[in-house]
Amino acid sequence: MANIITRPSWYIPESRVTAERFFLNRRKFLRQLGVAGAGAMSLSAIGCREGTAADAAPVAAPKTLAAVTPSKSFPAPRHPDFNPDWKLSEEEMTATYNNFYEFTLNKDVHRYVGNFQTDPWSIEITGLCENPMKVSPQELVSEFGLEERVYRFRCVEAWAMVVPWTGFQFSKLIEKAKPKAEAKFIRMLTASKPEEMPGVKRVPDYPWPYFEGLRLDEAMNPLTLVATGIYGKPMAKQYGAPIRLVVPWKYGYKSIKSIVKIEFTDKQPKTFWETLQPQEYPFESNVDPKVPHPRWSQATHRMIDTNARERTLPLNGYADHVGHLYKRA
Ligand SMILES: Nc1nc2c(c(=O)[nH]1)N[C@H]1C(S)=C(S)[C@@H](COP(=O)(O)O)O[C@H]1N2
Ligand SMILES: [Mo]
Repeated sequence: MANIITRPSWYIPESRVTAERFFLNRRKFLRQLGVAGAGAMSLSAIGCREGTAADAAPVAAPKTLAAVTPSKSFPAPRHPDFNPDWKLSEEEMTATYNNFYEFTLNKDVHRYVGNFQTDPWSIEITGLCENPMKVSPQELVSEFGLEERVYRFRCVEAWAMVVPWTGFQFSKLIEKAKPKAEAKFIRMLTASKPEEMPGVKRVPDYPWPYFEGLRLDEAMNPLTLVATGIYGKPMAKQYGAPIRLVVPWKYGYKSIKSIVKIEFTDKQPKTFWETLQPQEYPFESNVDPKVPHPRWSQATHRMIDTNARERTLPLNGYADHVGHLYKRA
């Protein structure tokens, strides 16, 4: 518990916070805001109430996604099915408000990525598949090409953004790897480079390297994107360069950054956050406004650039695309 103060405030349940000074300071902070309980903090801290929130826009699924001719370079053509007239979040904001704990537990990740080497880079594809391989992001891009998609992105901490990712459908890579019939899940791993990632050394009791997982059918869904760029250019390191996942209907932590390994398995893999707090960050982690986080409501979110408050939609507005994955027989 030595480094508890270095953890984000949302990580440790209040009942388990034993660092007295931290606990008292947070209480005092909440009192100053006139907040009765910690559960209300995420809403009250920005001075907004759920009742005033506008609706986020749902995204209707076409029967099949339109074909788009990908490019090998930036900027890539925008996918017509993901070209909504939403206002994009300001790049200045999304590039300076990130979660990437390998560097820092705070949002100013961009200050700490200077020594992070993202080229050359190798990704190992392994486990229950016919075609295991080691490839570079450049090889994947030259094979699959790039397209741009405007997606909403919703963090479990109740902030959100709308950004144009550049990448390719994860399904293309999965098909190339040829999963065996027994493969039911995919486990993914982030690079572990303690010399280049100051957060790894600073919080040694986290189970590094960061790992995540999806069901194979979730990974194969056309919405699941492997991204190498954002805002029409290669992504800056704080977004998870050189290659990351984007799963827009799940809370942000499922969208693992700086991937070095993709493994096909027959068992549901554990994830980084599930290992730390299973009640708060379960494997599935679909965006759901009706299921509050144990310590705050998930009914609304705050857009990081405008501070506008919106009502969160089931599956983050992508129910038409992925709702069928969660229908009970
Ligand atoms: N390796 C790794 N991937 C990660 C994280 C992380 O700390 N390490 N944070 C996750 C969380 S909590 C969120 S909200 C998103 C943030 O993505 P962004 O910084 O591009 O907005 O990345 C996710 N992927
Ligand atoms: Mo997050």
